Amino acid sequence: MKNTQAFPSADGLWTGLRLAPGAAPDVQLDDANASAAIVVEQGHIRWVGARAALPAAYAALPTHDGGGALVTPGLVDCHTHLVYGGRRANEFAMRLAGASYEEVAKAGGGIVSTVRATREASEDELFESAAARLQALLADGVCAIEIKSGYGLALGHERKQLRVARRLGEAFGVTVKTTFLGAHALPPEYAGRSADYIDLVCKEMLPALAAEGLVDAVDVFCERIAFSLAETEQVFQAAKALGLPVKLHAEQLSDMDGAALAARYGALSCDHIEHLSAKGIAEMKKAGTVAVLLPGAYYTLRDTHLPPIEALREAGVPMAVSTDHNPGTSPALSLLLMVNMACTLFRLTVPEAIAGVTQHAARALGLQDTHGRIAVGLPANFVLWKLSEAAELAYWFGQRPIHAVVRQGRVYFPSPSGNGQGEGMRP
Ligand code: DI6
Ligand code: FE
Repeated sequence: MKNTQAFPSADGLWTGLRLAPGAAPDVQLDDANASAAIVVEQGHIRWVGARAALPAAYAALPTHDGGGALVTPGLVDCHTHLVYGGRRANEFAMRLAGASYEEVAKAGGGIVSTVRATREASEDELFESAAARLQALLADGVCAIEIKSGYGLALGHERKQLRVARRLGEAFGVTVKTTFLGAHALPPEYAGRSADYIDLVCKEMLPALAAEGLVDAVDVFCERIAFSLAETEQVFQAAKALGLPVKLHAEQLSDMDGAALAARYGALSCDHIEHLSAKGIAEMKKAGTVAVLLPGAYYTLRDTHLPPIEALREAGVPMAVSTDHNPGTSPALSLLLMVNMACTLFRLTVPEAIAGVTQHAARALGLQDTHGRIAVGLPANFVLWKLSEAAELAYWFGQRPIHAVVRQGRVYFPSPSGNGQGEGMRP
């Protein structure tokens, strides 16, 4: 266990800050470049605004000098498969030689090969490998993260993954939302018996794991190479019976009409959505479902079918951006790089991409009341960037221009050796 108590408290008065556009929606600054201040008390934001307007009562508090840093809310990575055994660089090579994702899966690679490695790994081994990856994401300013199961595909192994996800949250002082993705792939022992496996997911795995408090939401991989629309609905019904919110891996490789179904179940988000239809967009808009864009998977698969960004924008569907970190299709360990890719590959504007990893990502996890913005009463999660302007968040790639991260009311600085891996951060 890491001891987050060893990191200094963020309580006190933060000065020498410049608020990035949209970072603190309740604050009106006369001059967008005005020096700003944030007051943190007991790990929560007590006040935020222009330094010149700081109430006298806070002026004598111990001060943290931000040195003129640009400030954003803590980033939220709203779609990851962070806990798994092994790696799949071999498939990367196969794909480079011309094999498609579907061909790799049919040749016994793909998700099922990670299932094998995950089942073989102990809980502690899974914790250690995921912890190293988590630290890379945290070094990018991530303050909340979603972690899915889906590489166990049997009760005990799915439990192992979800328990590791919870432990990571405690050990690193980071908000973790767990998602049960038992319907990710058909485990080999159920080959040809998809209906039986979905029964197991709905009647045994999900109720047991939910009763143990391990499930915050339920997801399905609805795709030709995974589960059908009817099977997806069965899982959604099971989730609904337990009062759990749903989300969906929807229309990644083909239009399965999954997004419209998910929206009818009030889904928090529909993710991937390269092949999303006009009907899907309309249903998502009606339900307030977030569109989660995953440029890392698009890039890794050398996909060329763009998600319908302009139509989503026109419809006013909130767009989030995430790493989709997984060993097969998106071995990405930088949410900031995804911001860059969302702009370059998907043509998001910089403000859209930043909202995509803050307020809209928070909403995709049902965390809109506590994360994704800097506001009075919220837990103190914000990032101090060594940047002149917000556009630089999307412009640079391959570096982590962070001065400090305030996460759950504690202060973290990049370590001098700063490669973002290993410890990554020092007190
Ligand atoms: N879609 C994805 O992007 C990942 N899972 C999914 O349903 C890929 C998972 C993998 O290839 O291991
Ligand atoms: Fe995924």
